[in-house]
Amino acid sequence: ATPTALPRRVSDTFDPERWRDIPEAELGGPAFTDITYHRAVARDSGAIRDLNAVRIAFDRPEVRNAFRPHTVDELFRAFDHARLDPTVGVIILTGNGPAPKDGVWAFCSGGDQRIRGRSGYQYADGDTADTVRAGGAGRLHILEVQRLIRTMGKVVIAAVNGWAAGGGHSLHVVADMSIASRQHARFKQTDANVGSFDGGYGSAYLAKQVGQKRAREIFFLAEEYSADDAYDWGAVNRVIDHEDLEDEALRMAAVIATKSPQAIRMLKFAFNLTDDGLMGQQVFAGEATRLAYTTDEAVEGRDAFLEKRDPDWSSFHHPQ
Ligand code: S0N
Repeated sequence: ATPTALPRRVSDTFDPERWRDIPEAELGGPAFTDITYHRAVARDSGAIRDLNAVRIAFDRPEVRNAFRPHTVDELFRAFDHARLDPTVGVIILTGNGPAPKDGVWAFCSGGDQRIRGRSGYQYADGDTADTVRAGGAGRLHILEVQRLIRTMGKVVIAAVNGWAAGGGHSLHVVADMSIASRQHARFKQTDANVGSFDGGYGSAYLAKQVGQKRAREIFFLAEEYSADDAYDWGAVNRVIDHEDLEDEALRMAAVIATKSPQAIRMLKFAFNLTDDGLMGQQVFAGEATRLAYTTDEAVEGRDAFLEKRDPDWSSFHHPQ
């Protein structure tokens, strides 16, 4: 059942009228603790109707929305839930805020440095790098989330509402489109400050967006840059007044809802193809195969096998 009650206001820019909670039963697992996950809705005089977008938000503003391994597990579950829902076409990724302590906004500041492999740091909820679930701290499974964003046939919009640093910077890079808060978005690629390096999409794909010299500067100097800089360099699609950021993300989602889902999916995979090598070709070709399965010609091939006869291709021709 679709909950009609207004959700809790999870962020200062979150308009409860425009979202609904997603019931725990639908999530197929425990409630989220480190992220929030909502479905966009239209509420018309008491009636509620799902729209095509979901909102996934980091919910650890006290650490600039850094992700610990558990956060990454939740992020993957939410993205995969959105991937599997055929009525979802757009995923808006953002961060809740501002931080209660100092009022600073963050999109995401990357990996929680208190819980990196071999640190032994005692984490607030009892986790340490040695005790988090096997493999959690020792592997960078945020890269699995990056690949999921990349290979899902839906549009991921990063709504950068504050700091995008380290692995948070990389998540915005890998998103299909980014919009940035004019007043609060701040970008800083800190990986090299902390002995970390995203050698995949975070760096090489960034270079495709902003050029080699600029990408190297962003990583080698790790200096802060603004939303306007990011726009000038081609790293974000548009710069939006802070209070309108989520409205703009929803507006973009509404425009995408007017487009052919199959065309959007094929276009995304086409854009990815050359940068993703054979994996990109596999994803694109998988979609082509899925479409081909719907033709009479492919049905004839399948039926012939099942009926233990030779296929009859006589009514199918070689397109020019
Ligand atoms: C984002 C920055 C630039 C904001 O600066 P500002 O506004 O001056 O805030 P601070 O005073 O620095 O921070 C406020 C409070 O938030 C805590 N905090 C901020 N970021 C993190 C973080 N990433 N991890 C843990 N805590 C964080 C501060 O400590 C402070 O706390 P209090 O109030 O208690 O003092 C600035 O904060 C900044 O530079 N942050 C660090 C950015 C960074 O280097 N991120 C990591 C980069 N690398 C990656 O993301 C790779 C992935 C990764 O590390 C990883 C992930 C999962 C598993 C393993 C790994 C691994 O690498 O091993």
